[in-house]
Amino acid sequence: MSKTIIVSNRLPVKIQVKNGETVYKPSEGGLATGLSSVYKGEGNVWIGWPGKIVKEEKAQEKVKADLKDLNLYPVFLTREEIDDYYEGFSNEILWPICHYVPSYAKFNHRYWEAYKKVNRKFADGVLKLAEKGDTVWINDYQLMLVPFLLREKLPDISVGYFQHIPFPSYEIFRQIPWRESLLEGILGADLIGFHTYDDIRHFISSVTRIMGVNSTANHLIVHNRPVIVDAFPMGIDYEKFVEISSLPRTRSNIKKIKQSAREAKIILSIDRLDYSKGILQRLQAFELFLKNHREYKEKVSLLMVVVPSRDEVPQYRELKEEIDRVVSDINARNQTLSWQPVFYFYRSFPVEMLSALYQMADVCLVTPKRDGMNLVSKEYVASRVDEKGVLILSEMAGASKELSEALIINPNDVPGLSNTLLEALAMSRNEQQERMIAMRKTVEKFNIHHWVKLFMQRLNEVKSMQRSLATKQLSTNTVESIIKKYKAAQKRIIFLDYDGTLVGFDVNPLMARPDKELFDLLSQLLEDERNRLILISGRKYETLDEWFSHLPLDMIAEHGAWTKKYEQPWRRYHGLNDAWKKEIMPVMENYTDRTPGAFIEEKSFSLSWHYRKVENGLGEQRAMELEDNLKFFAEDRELQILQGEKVIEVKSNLINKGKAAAFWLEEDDYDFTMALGDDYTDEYTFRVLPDDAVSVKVGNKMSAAKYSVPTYKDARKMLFRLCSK
Ligand code: GDG
Repeated sequence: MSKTIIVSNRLPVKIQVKNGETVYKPSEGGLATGLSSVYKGEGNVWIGWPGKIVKEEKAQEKVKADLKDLNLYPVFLTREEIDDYYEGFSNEILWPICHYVPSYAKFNHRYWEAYKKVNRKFADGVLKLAEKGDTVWINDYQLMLVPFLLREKLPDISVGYFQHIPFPSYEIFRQIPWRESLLEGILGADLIGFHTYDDIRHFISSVTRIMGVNSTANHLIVHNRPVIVDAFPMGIDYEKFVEISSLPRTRSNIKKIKQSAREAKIILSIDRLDYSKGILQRLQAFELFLKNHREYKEKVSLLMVVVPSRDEVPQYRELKEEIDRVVSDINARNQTLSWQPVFYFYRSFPVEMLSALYQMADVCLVTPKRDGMNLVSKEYVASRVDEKGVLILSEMAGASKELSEALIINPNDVPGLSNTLLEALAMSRNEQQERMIAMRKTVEKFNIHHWVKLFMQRLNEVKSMQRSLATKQLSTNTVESIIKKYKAAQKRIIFLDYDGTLVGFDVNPLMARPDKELFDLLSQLLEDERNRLILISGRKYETLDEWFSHLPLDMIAEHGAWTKKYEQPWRRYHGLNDAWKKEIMPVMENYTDRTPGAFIEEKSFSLSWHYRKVENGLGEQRAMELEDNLKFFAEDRELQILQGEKVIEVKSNLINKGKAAAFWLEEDDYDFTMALGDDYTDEYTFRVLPDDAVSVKVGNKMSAAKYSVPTYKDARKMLFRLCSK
């Protein structure tokens, strides 16, 4: 039976020593709860650091044995490894880079060495347990290299990678000296998940620019393996927060808070100590609010919980000192004998206190400058069983994409934030309820269990898509049986697309000329009199004529607008007109003038706008715009817009390669039919072939073809084998 292995930096457990006894306390975090349905399943396991440095081998064995009962498997790390891989590379390089503070990044080579070493340790841990057919789900940025390390050893394994923090724009990510290795690491996964669409966009732009990987929307092709990048906004354990909201301990905490707050309203903020959380801006906004709205003096307090975190890292220590200073300044300047403006707690609380705070807060103020998701905002919503309270949420948090009924703010706009505080405190009960009900529905539906289910489902889907593509890959056996069929046949017809099928792509289409090997191949095929060979292409007939007219073959050019049988002249398809070109040409010219590197190719009955020489990204964007513009013309002129490999082509929809191929097929009876093609214009050909035909897609994309080969080189190889004596 196949199993699922979860991997993360930390195991969902705390190890404590009480009276000389080691106790294992399960962690209460949302991720642990969500994934418990997975790792607690029979045979499944969670691999990670147990959170404690255990030096001696005997002690390690004991921890290992104890954790086994909880389906946990420890990876032991040394003090040095924690310092350099976790505090160093993860928190002093990846964290600031991913949170858009590159000036904080310390590109220390020693950190990189440790990161590689520890990622290898984690991968070895997985490899000890994993077998063919298993699924591995790797969580977060500390383990970017693990997917690749697993893929190297177990090529067929299912690997998912989810990153909980943002993926930054290419401009920021490319600053990391080891960017290629990191991306290569992640690309070892079959499914790559982030919280939001923006993260996907940034990741894809980094891999296409830095690694030269091809992408179509969110599908990547990595060494012929299709990989999907998708958004999975993480949720919380909604039901748990609803339950905790009415526990006796929670209720008694609520009472205590009520007593100390008296009549004052409460603005609540809860974060880990981190410069990405916008804690200082929040304090500034609160003080500005007090200054501008004296009427709120003694009527509102900011209750700020900051959970200690990473305080060994210098920037965190400095931030902590700055917060201490600003809070005491605000209090010193504003407090009265009976009122304290800011209650500041630098520690963590039990969940029953957290729930009480959420329930007592008139406003929850969440102001990160950058946050992957932000669960605090969702926990506030889930805890408000009374449907009251106002959430102020930074647009820089992933959660803002889902919780659109919150008051959305830009955390850098301090005056704007102060105004929003006023709006929140003055909001009517009805409006609060309307917004809260809508947000509660979202948080309830997109909960942590839903998130886990979606991710696992999608990983399965990707895997089965890969499998169905793999079953099409021409195996040695299939090639043998094709050769047998070929040899036995007396009358064969073979359709060959040109670009991408017989030759590779070139930045300049006219440079993709046939080479000697290709001519040798065609000559060998043509030597056999039982073969009828048809080149079937979207290219201009003049080009095909120049390159191939000396060979005894037939040609279909411009998707069927022009056809030529051997020893006959080129013929034009009747019924086509090109009057529409006058209208489309100026539109394309306009885009060419605005886009350095773009050029137009004019054929008799089609116009193509090429962007293969345009700056990566800009070309795709302009092509989308152009297509949008052209749709309007195309509709009532019987035109078709084709998206090819870095080209947009407009042509009559009366012709396509399939219709052209059908003429040839009707002319005679053949006992062997074959077609090779790489892009979706060739799909028309594949569809008109008889059932027993051999159809081969070049490249690893979904296709109507029966078989596939990875590249044009493999296509040539296969054709050579057909000709071999
Ligand atoms: C990373 C990403 C992404 C806080 N104080 C106490 C306490 N907490 C709990 C909260 C919440 C969690 O800590 C904080 O989660 P966030 O999502 O807000 O932030 P990060 O820790 O930075 O998490 C983030 C997340 O990963 C998940 O993918 O959302 O963007 O940065 O659950 O409740 N818990 C207890 N006492 C406290 O005092 N018990």
